[in-house]
Amino acid sequence: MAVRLYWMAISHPSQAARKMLECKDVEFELVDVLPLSQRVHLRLVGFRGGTVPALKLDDRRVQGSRQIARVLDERWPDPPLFPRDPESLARVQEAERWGEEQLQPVPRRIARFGAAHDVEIRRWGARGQRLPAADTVARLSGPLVSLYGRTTEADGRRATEAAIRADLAALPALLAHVDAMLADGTLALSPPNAATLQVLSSVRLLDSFADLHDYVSTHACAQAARDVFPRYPASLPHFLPSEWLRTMIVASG
Ligand SMILES: N[C@@H](CCC(=O)N[C@@H](CS)C(=O)NCC(=O)O)C(=O)O
Repeated sequence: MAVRLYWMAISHPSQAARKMLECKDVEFELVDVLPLSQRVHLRLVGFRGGTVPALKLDDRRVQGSRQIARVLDERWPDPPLFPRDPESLARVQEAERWGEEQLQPVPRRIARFGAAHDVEIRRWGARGQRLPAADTVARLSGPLVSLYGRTTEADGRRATEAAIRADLAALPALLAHVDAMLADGTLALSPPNAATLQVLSSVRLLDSFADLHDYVSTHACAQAARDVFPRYPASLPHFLPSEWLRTMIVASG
């Protein structure tokens, strides 16, 4: 059986999908997709959409972290990514849906906003990928990055200043919700369920923004995210204006 995961290390749903495969103890091959190349790369290898994570399982092609969780559970039922009793299952599915639609877009949008507006973030990204001529790539890639920033996310927003300010104001409530789902056991940790991986991969990426770390790390979910994803290869330099960050602190009460 051939299992191949197309992923980007910085992509939080990609990290979630990788962890799902590891939890299943399945042998798989990782294929690195270069950031900003995914819309082309994935179509060249037969996927319909242009987003990572993307999974090839024999002849089957599956895209999207939630779809991947379902296909993996179907093929390798143990350990399950979804609980079997109906009440817990409904809670985990709802948490997973919330995680994908409401939380997952936030770090991606903030990162895209930073990359579109700050050459230092693009330089950081290009160096992280060990690209040749990283400085030139950083200078010239602004328009392509902006194109990705115009993507409408599942919550209906794009990477605009207004959306980023709204994300920062919403962050305290989002993280409080994650803490509550950890406390009531919806986000199980041993083993992690599909909602745990969906939600904590986003928390882990948020925690790796220099601008957000001090705030995110005060939440219980930040430590849980570090435990589940100990090696997250991102550490985004400061780029958010401090005045915007104050909105987040004020909203946290
Ligand atoms: N909700 C999808 C989102 C996938 C997604 O947007 N992935 C990003 C990287 S984190 C991507 O590849 N974006 C490319 C694009 O927007 O065209 C999932 O959970 O798999």
